Amino acid sequence: MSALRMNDSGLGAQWRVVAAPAAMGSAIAVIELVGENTGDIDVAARSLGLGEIRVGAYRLKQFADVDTGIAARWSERSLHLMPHGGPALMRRLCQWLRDAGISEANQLPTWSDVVQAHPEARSEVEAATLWCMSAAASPGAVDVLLRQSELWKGRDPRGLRAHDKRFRDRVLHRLIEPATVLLVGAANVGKSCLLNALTGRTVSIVSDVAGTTRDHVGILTVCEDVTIRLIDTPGLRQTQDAVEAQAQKIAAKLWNQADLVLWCGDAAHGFCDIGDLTRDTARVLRVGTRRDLGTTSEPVDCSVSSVTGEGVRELRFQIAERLVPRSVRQAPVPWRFWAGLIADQD
Ligand SMILES: Nc1nc2c(ncn2[C@@H]2O[C@H](COP(=O)(O)OP(=O)(O)O)[C@@H](O)[C@H]2O)c(=O)[nH]1
Ligand SMILES: [Mg+2]
Repeated sequence: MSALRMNDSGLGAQWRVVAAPAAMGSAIAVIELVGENTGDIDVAARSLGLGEIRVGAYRLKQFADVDTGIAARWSERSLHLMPHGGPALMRRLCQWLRDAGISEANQLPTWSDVVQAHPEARSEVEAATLWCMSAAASPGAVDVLLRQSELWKGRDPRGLRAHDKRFRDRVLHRLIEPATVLLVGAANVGKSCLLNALTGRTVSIVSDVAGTTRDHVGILTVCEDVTIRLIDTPGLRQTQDAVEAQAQKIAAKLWNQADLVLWCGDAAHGFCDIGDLTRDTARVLRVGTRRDLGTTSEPVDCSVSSVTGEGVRELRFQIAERLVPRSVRQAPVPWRFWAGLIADQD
């Protein structure tokens, strides 16, 4: 199947499970370590506590204090570990490899894999479309993907590989991989209730006591036809509580990574300070909350009540439009939709 790709750093050995017992009908699993350079395997074996295993040797070894199995050194750059392969044990061994600082191989399928998997496709792009369809999180991806064969006609999709990270590609990629949307605002403005109203489920702790939401809570939900990862954050206020302070630190980090921030404020509490983010208007939607209790005098993009449901539909629409605007979806421009799903090189 697909070739192993080295990680971005290009350093050290990488591992992958090449035979999982459930698939092989046997009780032994095979984990393969592949080194890019001479010595990579020796370094990896040492950090796993396996000691020296010379090329051509196979030894009975202890794996992570939980199993014994064969370690076989096939070549300078390849080592196989063969543990007993129950699912719990395999999970533990994967963690053992990660803990030793060895990275997991990025195993994207190649174009040849994808074309082979779809003999019915009339072009490479059509095969890739069928392949990526199942990986797309948003219902809205289907229409855009189905138009790609036509849009790529007469163009070589492989010729464009190097042109990554175009704005349009990044925006459309949100149809494949859900965008992160954060609820930010002072304590008690109704963020957790809004998360529940947007998702239609009770997933967040709601309380009158300020500071109840201590951890961020994430949930996948569909706005119009765009699937998003919605994350609730603790309200911002001065706190003596170490756990809450920690949660607030995590929240601040999340701000920088979010695709969209729902900046919530109501008549009673107003809009809290969000620093530099205020100026990042493309990434911030100002949401007036608890509108049944009175509307805030500050300007808002949308005003909602989680209790009566007013404005929630409009907010869903605005979230979808901000993340993946109709104008971008409908533009007759080919999209590199396979980025991150199919390997660039065969
Ligand atoms: N009347 C009304 N009350 C709300 C609304 N949203 C939240 N609340 C109430 O406001 C309080 C704080 O809500 P919560 O969602 O926990 O706020 P958070 O701290 O920002 O997460 C709770 O008592 C909720 O029941 C709303 O739209 N209308
Ligand atoms: Mg809350």
